[in-house]
Amino acid sequence: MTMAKLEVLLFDVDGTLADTERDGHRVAFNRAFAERGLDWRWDEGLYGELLAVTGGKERIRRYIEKTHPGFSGEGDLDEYIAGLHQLKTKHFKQIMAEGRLPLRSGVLRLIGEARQAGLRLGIATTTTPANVTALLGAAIGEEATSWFDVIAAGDIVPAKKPAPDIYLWAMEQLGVEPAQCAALEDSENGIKSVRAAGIPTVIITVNGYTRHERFDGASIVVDQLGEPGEPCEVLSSNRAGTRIVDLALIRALHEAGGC
Ligand code: XBP
Ligand code: MG
Repeated sequence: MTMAKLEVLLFDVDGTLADTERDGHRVAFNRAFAERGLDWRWDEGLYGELLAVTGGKERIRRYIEKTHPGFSGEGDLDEYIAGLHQLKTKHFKQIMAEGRLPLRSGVLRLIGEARQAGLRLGIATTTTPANVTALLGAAIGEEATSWFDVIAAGDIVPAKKPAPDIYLWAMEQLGVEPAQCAALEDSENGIKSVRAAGIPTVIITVNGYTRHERFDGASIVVDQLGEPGEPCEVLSSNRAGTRIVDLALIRALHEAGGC
């Protein structure tokens, strides 16, 4: 069977474009809790456990259910969580504006290669749309948002990753089939979403929180995309000699049926 031509790269955001979870989202949640007068504090270890739940509002709810089961938030808990999460988004945007969270190694290079080659780019993320704009604006520049033909983010689909919905929504907007796409992800929830959406080619760049997760169906698992002179480490057994994840490699993986 010949594989459909690769037309689109779909990027996850958190953990994939930048290491936003530990020093971005986690800090923003803690600042929102403090601003509300709550003594909740998510340290790095606890946050790693909470990452099993995708979506900030969903994560807060899970924490309340497990750690403060009687907490009702002065009335309507849904409203309380929504308000707290709005504060968290405000803090996340502030942290991004401070500009201390750079893109991961190789991300800007690969985006440039794909644009040069005429591929289309999309984003498929669980995070709030404003966070995506804030990250792209701070780490690249305002123009970067326009490089993406679709930004599928947050509550635009009710079922967040690992459900396939966000990838299905992005592909529908682009008018492409899964076989025309490759996705870049950093987590087990992310790859489950990609694979359930039928996308054959998945590049995984792990981070501290996801390094020991399972990546069944990954085309390749690396520690970073890498740069010339700053090679990636290949963590899966296939393609062991790879030094950099570039468009040529992604095309080769795609033509091989994703693996
Ligand atoms: C990212 C997430 C998000 C962020 C928080 O998952 O789970 O929930 O941690 O974002 P993925 P919000 O990288 O798989 O898309 O607080 O804006 O929901
Ligand atoms: Mg991610």
